[in-house]
Amino acid sequence: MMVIRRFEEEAARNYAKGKVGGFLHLYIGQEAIAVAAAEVLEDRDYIFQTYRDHGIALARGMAADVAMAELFGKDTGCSRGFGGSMHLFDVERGFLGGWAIVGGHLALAAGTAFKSKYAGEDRVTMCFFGEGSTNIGGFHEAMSLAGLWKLPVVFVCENNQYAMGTPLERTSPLKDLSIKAKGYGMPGDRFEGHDVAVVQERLAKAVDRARSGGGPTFVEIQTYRFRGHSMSDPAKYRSRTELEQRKQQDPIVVVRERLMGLGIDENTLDDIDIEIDEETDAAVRFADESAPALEDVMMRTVLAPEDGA
Ligand SMILES: Cc1ncc(C[n+]2csc(CCOP(=O)(O)OP(=O)(O)O)c2C)c(N)n1
Repeated sequence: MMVIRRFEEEAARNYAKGKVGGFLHLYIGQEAIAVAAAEVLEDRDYIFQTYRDHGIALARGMAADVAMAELFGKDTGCSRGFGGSMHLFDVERGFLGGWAIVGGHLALAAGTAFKSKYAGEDRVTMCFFGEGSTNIGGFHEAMSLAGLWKLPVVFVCENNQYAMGTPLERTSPLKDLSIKAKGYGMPGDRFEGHDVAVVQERLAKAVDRARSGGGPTFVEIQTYRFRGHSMSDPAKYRSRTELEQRKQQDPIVVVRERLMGLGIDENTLDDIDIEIDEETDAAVRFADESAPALEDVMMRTVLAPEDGA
């Protein structure tokens, strides 16, 4: 979780320096969810995420320097510098993006889950999205089909309370989004996302259900992003008091206290933090020193050849 936190802080700093192009959506405050998810999934499973994708990519094992290089638009990035922050991708680790169209990737997740079931593969798909996605057509189509065909997929709604600047109560007649699961013939679950152990235990149940042929689950995790929607959002739609209250439940503080309660001494945790600081600084240096995305790679991979071959 500290790897993600420090990565995001450095990403923000380098965005301000003009080193990261395009948009940048930070995961600060939601780290426990990605880490718990990575813990309960097997290497062969598939993962989809929105544009707020650095946390799960790192939790899944993408190296921080490769991820940072992608943000910097460098050839050494996971998408060779052509995806950027919103389009991290790592086929070897089953991380199938990084998607910017709200709700669109739920259909892709239903697709991989269908493939796994059809081919008789023991693979679960986990699909993350924000609460804003639950009002979009793609959500309905994917949930409906997944419920009907009992696909091995876990839909994880990271309800961080705001879709850009809009609070949930202005977009949804329901406060408890997990109720929606019923309409698609699947079980729903709902819980707080600041304690990594709790998230791990509850996500494990949904993953087990999918893996054992029990079909999909819709999970709503209550969370909070400590930064704005993206770097261009000063987040004036919420009060300082609200933010400070939420920070009382900072998932990193919670896990630190839990570890100390288990008898791990503070110096050990501080040493880990120092190690992570060094790794993150090295990731920034690597990204800085790498060559920019290459034109010939773009011509071969982004654009179709003129003759249509
Ligand atoms: C189909 C579509 N409509 C609108 C947008 C613009 N947009 C980008 S993020 C966002 C809010 C999404 O909020 P939520 O789903 O709650 O996710 P969060 O950013 O909070 O993680 C919107 C409306 C988009 N990317 N795609």
